[in-house]
Amino acid sequence: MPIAHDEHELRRVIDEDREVDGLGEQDLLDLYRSLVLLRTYDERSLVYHRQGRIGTYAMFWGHEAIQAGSVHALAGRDWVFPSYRESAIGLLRGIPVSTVLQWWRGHPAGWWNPAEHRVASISVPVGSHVPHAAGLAWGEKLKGSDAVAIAYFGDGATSEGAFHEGANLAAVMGAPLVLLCNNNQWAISTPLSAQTRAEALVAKAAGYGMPGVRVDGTDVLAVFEATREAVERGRAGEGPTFIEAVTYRAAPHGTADDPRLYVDLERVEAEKQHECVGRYETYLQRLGILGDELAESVKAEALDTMKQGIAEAEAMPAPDVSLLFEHTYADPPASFETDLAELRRILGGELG
Ligand SMILES: Cc1ncc(C[n+]2csc(CCOP(=O)(O)OP(=O)(O)O)c2C)c(N)n1
Ligand SMILES: [Mg+2]
Repeated sequence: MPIAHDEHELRRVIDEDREVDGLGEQDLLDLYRSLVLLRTYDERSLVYHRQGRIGTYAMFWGHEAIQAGSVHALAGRDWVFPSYRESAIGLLRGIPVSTVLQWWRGHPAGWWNPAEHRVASISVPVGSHVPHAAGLAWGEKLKGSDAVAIAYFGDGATSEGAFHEGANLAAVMGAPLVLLCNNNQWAISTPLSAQTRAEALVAKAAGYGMPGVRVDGTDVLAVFEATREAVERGRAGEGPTFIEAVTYRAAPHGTADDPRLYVDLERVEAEKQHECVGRYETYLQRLGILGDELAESVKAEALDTMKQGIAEAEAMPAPDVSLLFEHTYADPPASFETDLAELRRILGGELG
């Protein structure tokens, strides 16, 4: 098994060929639909980037199980705090494809009201959303609600001050927070071995006095099960849980990265063989729940959703350039109107 690179045990479901309590056939298929939607979103986004239709894009190919497995363990009242690696996780909460694509196009329609779907803004600064999620989870507790929050971040984020502050605050205050670390073993070109001397990232949980669990991040059911337990702890007033989901980044960091300069290409190929959507598909086929016809129709539906999403995004008019300056000046300088007119003239020329 290529991902078990050290002695710490990984929780698994698929490889153990067991079933998860409480998941019926419909739940298992819903999980599959979510995985396929995320995979399709990711693969199409790379194409849209190459075609110049979206800007720089951070792929999450191979990380879909972490996202779908955990979201399916939440209730609608729970809060999701994504990093750029989970940019499309809101799709699983009903955020339209076009909205997320607009975020990557730098269009203002790509920003949503977090309260609407209980999905916070996508955090581009590494780890800065962890204290936000801790504070929000603590707030839910103070209000007497049983909602929890989940924050997604990478192995590199565990070296950021914000991660430590957020984790400690959540533990001290007993905030119902799930800290979900996607350990894909790279922070751009920095390998995990240069990131920490800890034997495993899950070891950090003990330092905050919270339980930690280490799961196979390519096993959607193992992620689901671990998140469900963490959510139950949070709702029961038992505070935060740290989950280390172990994967391997088998794609570039983003569209601006060329990992051939620093990765072992053979390892990448081996990891691709182990990817999470195919593993789950085989599991469902073994259970007799998923046939070829159904799999094809789920994929076709996801592709249609993407085609519609990009068409909707591209049909939206570009924002007026004055938006750049809104809320910038209390008293605009005397030259503002003529400068803006000049900018419009230049951009008009460029666009036209
Ligand atoms: C505070 C901060 N420092 C540096 C960066 C530049 N940066 C963007 S992604 C990244 C690597 C993060 O790695 P990791 O936390 O493992 O997440 P992954 O990209 O692997 O999902 C860095 C250093 C940033 N966005 N924010
Ligand atoms: Mg990483």
